[in-house]
Amino acid sequence: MAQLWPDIQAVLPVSETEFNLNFSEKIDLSVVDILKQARHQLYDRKATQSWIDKAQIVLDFSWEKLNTGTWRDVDKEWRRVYSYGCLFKVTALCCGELSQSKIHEAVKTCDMGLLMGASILDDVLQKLVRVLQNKAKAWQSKAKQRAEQSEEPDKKKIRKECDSTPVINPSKAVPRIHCPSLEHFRTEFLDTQRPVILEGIIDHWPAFKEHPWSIDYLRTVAGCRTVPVEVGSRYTDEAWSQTLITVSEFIDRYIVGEGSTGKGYLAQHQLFDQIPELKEDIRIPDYCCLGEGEEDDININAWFGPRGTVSPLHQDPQQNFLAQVVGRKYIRLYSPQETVKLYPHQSQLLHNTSQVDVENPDMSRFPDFLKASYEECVLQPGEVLFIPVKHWHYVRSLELSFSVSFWWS
Ligand SMILES: O=C(O)CCC(=O)C(=O)O
Repeated sequence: MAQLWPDIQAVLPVSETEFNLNFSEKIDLSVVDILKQARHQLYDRKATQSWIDKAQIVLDFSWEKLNTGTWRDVDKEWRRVYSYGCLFKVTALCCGELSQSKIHEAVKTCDMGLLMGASILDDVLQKLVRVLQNKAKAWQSKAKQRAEQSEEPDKKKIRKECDSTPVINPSKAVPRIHCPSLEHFRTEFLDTQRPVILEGIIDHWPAFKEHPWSIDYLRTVAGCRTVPVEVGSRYTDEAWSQTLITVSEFIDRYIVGEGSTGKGYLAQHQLFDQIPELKEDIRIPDYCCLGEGEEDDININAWFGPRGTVSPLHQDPQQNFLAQVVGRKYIRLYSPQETVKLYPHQSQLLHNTSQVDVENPDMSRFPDFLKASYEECVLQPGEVLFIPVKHWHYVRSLELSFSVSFWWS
């Protein structure tokens, strides 16, 4: 494999003296000292193993700090230390003889830094991961060519079945409108807090045109990237958990093939920051300008999962545009006025989530649930559902699905 070092070097400070390592007094001097030794080794490039070991000591030490107490109380300085640990490990891995497993470990280390650390040296981890991904892609396409030449049949087939599609009662159907003006949307839906499906407003996204989103496309742009995924039928289940795996592993385990369980959800708010190529395929809907917040305050979330994935009935504190890119979703909406009939959980953590299983309610425990009025729809690719702030929503994927939601205020 060709040397990677010139590309790595290009995104680093040019010399050891220009590589600043400044921390507040919250960081133990012994840790700063190890970081400085690793920095020296980075520019010396001789003792690779000791350089990796130093990076690992920093990573293990700062990992403890990141996992003590609640996330919000973790000091940003420790997140910076963690990112430097990742940077030194990645550079040490990529110096000298390369192998596919080293590249994969380096990409994973960058991702851990992007997920758990804080931005350092002008987003150097983001730049490094791009360099590494290009290398990994070149490798993958060679492997693909080899597989095609040996005419290996692709055993993995996407399961095409569709979950039972509910028949929408016309009297409860969410209204639809084609490309309304900003003023019309504001007066008819935003001011009155009425849900509506907006048609024709995202057709121009590259996610439909230049780079149609598909399993293959996701594998190409993000296959080797490590991301957090939810495992389990729904987040209210006891057996539900979160784990970190690569996008390709997620696809193999939960989306395609015979052995896939269909009980995983790549539902997260960091995906588009972590993988900017995907963010370039979408656009913030113009209607968000009707909010009072800045564009930077809009939270963009990814929802990628197999058919049958369920988001239990819950409410969120912001206005939401839920944009459907791949597959269809059944969605049920209840206004905040119906809250008492929806039996929210008592606990602080789940007080925004209903205890009721919407499509299979236990009427002995939740007798008023059927009295709550609601609206419903099947959201199709290319459509955007406006979910007003605090509106309760229940979502079930009818087939493999990729949606993007924009939370705005
Ligand atoms: O699509 C889903 O599964 C859930 C979407 C959602 O809850 C949201 O956008 O707030």
